[in-house]
Amino acid sequence: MAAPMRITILSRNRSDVYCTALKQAIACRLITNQNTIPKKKNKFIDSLRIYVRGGGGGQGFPRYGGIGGKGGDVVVTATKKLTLSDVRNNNIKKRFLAQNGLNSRKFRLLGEPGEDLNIPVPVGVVLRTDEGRQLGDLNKDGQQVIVARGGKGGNPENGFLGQRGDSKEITLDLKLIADIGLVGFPNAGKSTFLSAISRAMPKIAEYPFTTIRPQIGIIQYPDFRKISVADLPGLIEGAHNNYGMGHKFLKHVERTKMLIIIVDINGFSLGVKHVHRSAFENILLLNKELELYLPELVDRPAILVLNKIDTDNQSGDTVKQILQQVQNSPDSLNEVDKYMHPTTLMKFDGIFTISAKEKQGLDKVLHAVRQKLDHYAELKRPEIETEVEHVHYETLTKTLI
Ligand SMILES: Nc1nc2c(ncn2[C@@H]2O[C@H](COP(=O)(O)OP(=O)(O)O)[C@@H](O)[C@H]2O)c(=O)[nH]1
Ligand SMILES: [Mg+2]
Repeated sequence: MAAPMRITILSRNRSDVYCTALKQAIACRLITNQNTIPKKKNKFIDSLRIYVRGGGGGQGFPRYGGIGGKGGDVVVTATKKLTLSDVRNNNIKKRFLAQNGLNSRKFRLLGEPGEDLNIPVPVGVVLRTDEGRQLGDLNKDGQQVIVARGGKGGNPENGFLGQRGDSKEITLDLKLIADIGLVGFPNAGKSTFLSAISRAMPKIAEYPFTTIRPQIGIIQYPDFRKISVADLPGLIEGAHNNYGMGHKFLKHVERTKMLIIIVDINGFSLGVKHVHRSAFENILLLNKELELYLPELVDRPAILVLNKIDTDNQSGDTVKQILQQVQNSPDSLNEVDKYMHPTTLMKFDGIFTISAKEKQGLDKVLHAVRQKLDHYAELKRPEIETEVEHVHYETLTKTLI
């Protein structure tokens, strides 16, 4: 069925009106002939707001004490190989309604329950209500959460009146899961680095914001060990004040186990009108942006990568100076304006100098990344074991009582 047409009158001239109407009719036809929105089809999205409603409960049958069927629940299930765009394209209206329970009838006193509605979503989705209440954090394939319960069927307690199902708007917020998060200002060489170390093929260009969506690359080691790295684009000074893309992409950092902070040894400036920042200032500003976004990110294991060493002079003076400043901090903070000082300085597990473009120094970074990840995984293990023992002990005491 064709969608209702709205004709805008742009001009008083009759032939013009006719022309516009014709054009709109053609456009309308083209759109209604397709089931999906063509333009947005493959656009990457990492946030989607949907409406969910549990099914209503069926009516009871007071005369015979009949009970109405319970309404179906709306369930969200984490599913591999799915994107949020898929979720949207499968239900463009973004309304997810579970089935109602059936009424109690004379020959079927127990009304049948309504069917649950399952919404498959990508792994890594956090679900929130408009009031900010978290309903679930689905980071494993198959994990499920009920987001809207179906109403109870009519029964003696509710005067045999079926209850309405829960209904609400919820936001699905996708946070990528990668082992490593690549954090740096535009032009630092994140995309170049990612394509040099992994199989990803991100866009590389000479102007800021070349990457508008996070890219994930997989480093594959000779023994087939795989480590995933996410390039988190768009971070600029003042992102916490929503400059540039603000912290839009930083949420993807939350789930990474380790950070690689990458800076251009020549410093960076967003454009001619912006102040030029030295590499050391950039390191502090990145530290500060991370801290302002989420204070605990500053404690996350991190390594520092100084990129573009091929542009340094023969004796490597620029690199030497940056290394000195980093190693002598907090004393060296005196050289930098106070407003750039973070509250807590990040401690780097290693500092590396590379040229992503010339593929220099990459092996050392890759070796360190693996070693550090294993080291921190090893540190975490005893905690998990004691937790298990603790639970076991509690269950035991409960059984004994
Ligand atoms: N000379 C030099 N240029 C580099 C190096 N790494 C990246 N670039 C250049 O810096 C620019 C920005 O790189 P890109 O990877 O897109 O930066 P991103 O914005 O952080 O992703 C591009 O022109 C790259 O070719 C490097 O090691 N040496
Ligand atoms: Mg990039």
